[in-house]
Amino acid sequence: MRYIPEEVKRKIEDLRELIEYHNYRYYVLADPVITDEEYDNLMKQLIELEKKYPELVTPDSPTQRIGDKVLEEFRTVQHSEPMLSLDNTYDEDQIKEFDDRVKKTVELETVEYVTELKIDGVSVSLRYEKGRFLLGLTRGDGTRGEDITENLKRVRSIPLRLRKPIDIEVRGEVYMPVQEFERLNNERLEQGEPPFANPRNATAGTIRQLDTSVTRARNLDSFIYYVLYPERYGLKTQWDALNLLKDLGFKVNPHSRICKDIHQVIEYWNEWIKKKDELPYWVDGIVVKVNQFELQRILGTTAKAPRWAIAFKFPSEKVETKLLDVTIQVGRTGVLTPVAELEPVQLAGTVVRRASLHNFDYIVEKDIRIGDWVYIEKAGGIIPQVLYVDKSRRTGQEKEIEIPESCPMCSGRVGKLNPEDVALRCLNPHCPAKLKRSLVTFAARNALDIKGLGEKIIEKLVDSGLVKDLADIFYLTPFELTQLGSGIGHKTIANLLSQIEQAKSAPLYKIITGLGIPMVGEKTARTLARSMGSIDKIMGATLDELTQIPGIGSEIARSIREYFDNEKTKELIKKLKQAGVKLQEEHQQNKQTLAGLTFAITGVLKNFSRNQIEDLIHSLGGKVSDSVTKKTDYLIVGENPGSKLSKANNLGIRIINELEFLELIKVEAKNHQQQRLL
Ligand code: 1X8
Repeated sequence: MRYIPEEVKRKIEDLRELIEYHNYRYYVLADPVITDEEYDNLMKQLIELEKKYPELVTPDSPTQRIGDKVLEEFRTVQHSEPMLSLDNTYDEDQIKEFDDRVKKTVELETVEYVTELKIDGVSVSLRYEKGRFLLGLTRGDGTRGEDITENLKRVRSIPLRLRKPIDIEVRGEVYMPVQEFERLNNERLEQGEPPFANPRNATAGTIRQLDTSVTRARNLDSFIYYVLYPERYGLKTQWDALNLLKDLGFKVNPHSRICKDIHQVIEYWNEWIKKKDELPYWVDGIVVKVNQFELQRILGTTAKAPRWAIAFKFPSEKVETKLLDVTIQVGRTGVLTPVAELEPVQLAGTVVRRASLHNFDYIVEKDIRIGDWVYIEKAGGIIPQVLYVDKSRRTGQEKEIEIPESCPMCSGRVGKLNPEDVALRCLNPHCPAKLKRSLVTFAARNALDIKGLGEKIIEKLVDSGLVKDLADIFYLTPFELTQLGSGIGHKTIANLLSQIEQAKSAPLYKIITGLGIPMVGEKTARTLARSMGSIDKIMGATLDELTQIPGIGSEIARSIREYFDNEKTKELIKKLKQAGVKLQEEHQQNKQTLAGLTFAITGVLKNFSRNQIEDLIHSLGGKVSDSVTKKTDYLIVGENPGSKLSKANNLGIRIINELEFLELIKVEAKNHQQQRLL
């Protein structure tokens, strides 16, 4: 270990304490005492110091909440105590029966309960040692959970350090706030992905992502409500436990209450049936817990659930109404979504006129017809959806819903991108419904990277009729742009035009990415650009020639052919050429130092993103494969390597780290030079 001055160590520690404190103020108390800039500034200082002294980085440093990792799998870990679920009750009689059972077992006239809100999220268990966050697990099968520590570090209200240096294990709920849930679902609908049915599914889908940047971007939150082995901390009641959790710095739900008897429990339940929609998160009932731990101990648990606690669910809000018609919306990705036009009906405080029918498979599966009486429900309280048909009310006059054979916007062909896809899409890449979206794709960072061309301007350009296809942006004049009106100044216009000018000489793969050819993302675009070298070559390639390119299967090849066979595409390419857009690869200058060598990569690299290192290998003539096989020459290993490592070991494949890879490039380069000299 090299010498590091004490004051540096102290400075780093101080920054960590300070940042976690402000994190707590912001995310737990919702009462920040510094500005975002001040916070960012502290973080920047810490990042700088940790960059200089990487050996001082600890897993509980606040910087660990932001750096992203891609894990290969979640290991499973045994729970220290089984993670149980709760039995459910749905009405007053059932909750009174629960109370009777409890009173009988503990031989008391009345029992005191703590009532808490039941959060629609995912239960997690958190382990701390000496106050530091060590391990976070899902429920899993109740006995073993999945290690989702890295994702939980990206939930900002989960403390990385407690306010006392104790060993403790706690449990609680991780959830997605309503606002975030709506934002995410809107985004998914726009991208033609099925929306999450409720915040719990959305949360579960988020914390089980192997790429931690997904969790970081989704603003999950938490409430902690359970302490394991409470006697170790001198706790006598659940109420004490909630207070300890608060003192330790956890986010604890503020709406819990002590109820002297079951009547007060029922009062609490009725209060929250009325108030639940005012909360910024979704709750589906209350949890009723015997307050005294001594009584909990007497009651014990069954194999599946404690006998001292129960969920008391809120009544669900469904209503019946008549399905008048079905209309079709064409989304910006071309997804055709059937929408139920309903006889207006009151539901959970609003009048509902339209509801989602999800997709055409759903209509077939549920046998939904026009004229049917249907049940609707607000999914997660937000988007109403048609649940099922009341077939007992059918008269025989109902009409079947036709599955569209062409796009209602452009009459283009419709179909599924692949058989597993539920969404029916308009397959015409030039469908006007998609233009705004296509322009966003075209201008995106991984495509032409035209920074001034954001959604707002695109909106105006299309609505004003100035831009009717992708190529039109290269023909925009300063005068036309000034006509767009409010908010677009001369400087902005000059910037935008210079960005557009630069985009004309973007690398070929970026242009291909930007075209938005179905099934051709950035990776495939790189492959195409590398192997074909120009748009003209790709346009002229047969299906056979395309499928011969490694990484391009028959489906992708067909999609490419279909795209370029479209008359509109031919016009578009011509127009792009006339505008001076460079539609071919820059001449390859790199030495082919890695020709004939195949690499595989596992784990997280320090100096390269996956794309970067793959590009580098490709540009030097090497190949990258997604898995380790006998043909693999080298496995490049980063942090947290996955199963590829043991496979490579078994096959006796050479294993190198990043530095050795860099060394290898140099050595290979020299070999080549010598060979050429000989
Ligand atoms: C599940 C939940 C519990 C609580 C809140 N929300 C939940 N989803 C709570 O106790 N406050 S307890 C629980 C369980 O034990 N399965």
